[in-house]
Amino acid sequence: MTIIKAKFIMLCDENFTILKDKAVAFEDRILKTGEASELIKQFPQADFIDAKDAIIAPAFINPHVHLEFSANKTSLVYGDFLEWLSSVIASRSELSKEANQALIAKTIKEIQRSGVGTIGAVSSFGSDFEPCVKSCARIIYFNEILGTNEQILETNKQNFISRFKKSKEAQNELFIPAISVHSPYSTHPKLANFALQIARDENLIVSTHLMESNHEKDWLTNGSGGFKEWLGKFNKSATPFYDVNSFISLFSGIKTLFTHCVYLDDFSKFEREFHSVTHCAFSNRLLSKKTLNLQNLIDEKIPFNIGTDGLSSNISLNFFDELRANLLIHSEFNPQNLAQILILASTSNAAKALGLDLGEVATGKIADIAVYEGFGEIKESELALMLLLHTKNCRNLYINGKICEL
Ligand code: MCF
Ligand code: FE
Repeated sequence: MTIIKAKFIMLCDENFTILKDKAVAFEDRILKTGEASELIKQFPQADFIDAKDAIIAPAFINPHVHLEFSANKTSLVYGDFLEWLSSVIASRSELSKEANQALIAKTIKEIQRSGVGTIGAVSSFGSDFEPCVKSCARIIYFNEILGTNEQILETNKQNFISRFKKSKEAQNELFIPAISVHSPYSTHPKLANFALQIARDENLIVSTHLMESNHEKDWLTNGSGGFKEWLGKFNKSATPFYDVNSFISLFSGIKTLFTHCVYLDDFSKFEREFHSVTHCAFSNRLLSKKTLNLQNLIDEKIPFNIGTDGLSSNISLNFFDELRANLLIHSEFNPQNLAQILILASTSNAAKALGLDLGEVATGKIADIAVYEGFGEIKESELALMLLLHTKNCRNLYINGKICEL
């Protein structure tokens, strides 16, 4: 059991409450917040840490990373989604070879150092399995399914099933198997429905990419544009498997994170209790020619969270770098307000999207907690923004109440 006292504790409740000069007591779950002296009296067996000027917050959740692409720096082409995709096809086997277990383990640590407790790892090949299982991070392991070729659907299914089974066998509190249906342009309905039936039967979280590029929009709305030519290389008579709404409907009643959605204008098919948008600002700048309209999501009450995507479309998996990119591009927001919105999106709101009982400093929640270097005296209303502007890494990270070696 641990008690930590700090200058500020960001609860990450709906009102963005900040406690000043208080403490939090926790074991695997949070026991209580309050005056340090009272908590010490109530829990005399606890280790007491006076973290002085520090800031305590729920650990961040980065729900969308492609760890297997962690070796990329300059191999992929940016600026147009289909040029990027062609470069991925050309380089993916080399890149995945270079992203060996040691590199992926190191990458996970780097992510954690930026205050991230839970990582949504989208796994294309399964080569990130060992480092994910071995890490002290909480991992949602999204086994990816994709494929458009009718002739090899069975092979794709078997490949997915063997990766999925392996992940089920390794399931524990910190390693949670899940499913990724790659995208509407890349995943045959027979594969999507097959995987989504498993998600329904086993109550799994699902992730998918949706409406990321102008090409995807043209393809899903008119069966035209860049994808017609691109997919025509493999199948001359290719037509879209879905329109946007029929694709979204596949995920009815399933907790699903729809990544990107930059070209989606109509969210009427979204089920607010199950569906959320994962926003990857840096990735969108490199691949999508457009960024997400966050204000529209807020107005429409569509839940959203913040992901980095992989190093396949980012320069850094440090979560603060991604949050700062968000601060810069969503310039229509007041910065203090936006900082709070982004922190809530990355803690309590992301936890809800993933069905995890954490993301808030509140009695009974799982104790995934980050401790950051503080600034001394500072107004509570400035704290969120200053944290995002000035922080690169956390001082300490607790997962399930245990400190992580970073
Ligand atoms: O999110 C970005 C861009 N959109 C789609 N896919 C990926 C991203 N980063 C990596 N990917 C992977 C994806 O998981 O690239 C492959 C898939 O395995 C593209 S489809 C052959
Ligand atoms: Fe992605």
